[in-house]
Amino acid sequence: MKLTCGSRSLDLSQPVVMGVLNVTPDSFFDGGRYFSIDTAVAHAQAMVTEGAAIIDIGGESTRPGALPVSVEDECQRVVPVINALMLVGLDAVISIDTSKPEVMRQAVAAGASMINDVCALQQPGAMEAAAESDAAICLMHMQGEPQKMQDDPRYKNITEEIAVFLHQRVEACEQAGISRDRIALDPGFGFGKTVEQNYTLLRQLNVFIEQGLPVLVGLSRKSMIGAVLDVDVDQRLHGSLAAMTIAVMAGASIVRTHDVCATAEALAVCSAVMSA
Ligand code: 7PM
Repeated sequence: MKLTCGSRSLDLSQPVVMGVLNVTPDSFFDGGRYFSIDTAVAHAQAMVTEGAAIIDIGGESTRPGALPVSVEDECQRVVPVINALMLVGLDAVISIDTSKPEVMRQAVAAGASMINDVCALQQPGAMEAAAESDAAICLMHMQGEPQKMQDDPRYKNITEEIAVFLHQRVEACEQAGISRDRIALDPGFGFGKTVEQNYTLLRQLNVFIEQGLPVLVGLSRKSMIGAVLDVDVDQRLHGSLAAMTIAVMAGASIVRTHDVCATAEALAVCSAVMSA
């Protein structure tokens, strides 16, 4: 399996790690001073050294209850960091975590070759912006909007509903001129799902794998791990690795994580088992 990311072809014959680079003011990032750009570049380089094949840059917090960010603010956060990563010749695919068409355009122009959209290109103009680029697209499922999505998520059959949704988004992409070799699917763990619903999805991940496209999972430090272990976000690594291992054994190709070194080691063991 391969994913076309601009001029690159990302080899997914073995699972790969996507490292999270937050450039929101609530992280270490203070909004575009040299100090924080340097810090962001150093963090990205460290993640690549630890084994990340993709660096996912996000300038808008998607956490439940988070407030929206303006296009200008989001671009001012992410574009200088992408420019700096290109300048140092980062040996990884740069992914832009956004739902806004203008941020997609500017990020791709700066060097991003993957668009990670938690809204699956449903915002007005997003499909067109993605189609005009040659970037890979991650289509993620979310029920509701970040502000209210965890209030009372309901499904008749969660796995089937999400599989149908993702299938429809793939068809919309193909109609817009985005070929299948550029598309990855993500069930969106934690985005409008209860703990139990998240575990159902993980258990039934094979349903998404069977769609024949690369599957990306974001399980790192999520509340579904915290709920089982009753621990805070900074104590969820081991539980997250267990969940990611299960996802990869079911066929997931891309694992989004805050903890690249530990995740890359766990995936190396998964790969060894799967190729035995
Ligand atoms: C608070 C709650 C802060 C949740 C951050 C988050 C995913 C993603 C995120 C995912 C894809 C996090 C999330 N999660 N993109 N962006 N898939 N494709 O844990 O699961 O980082 S934000």
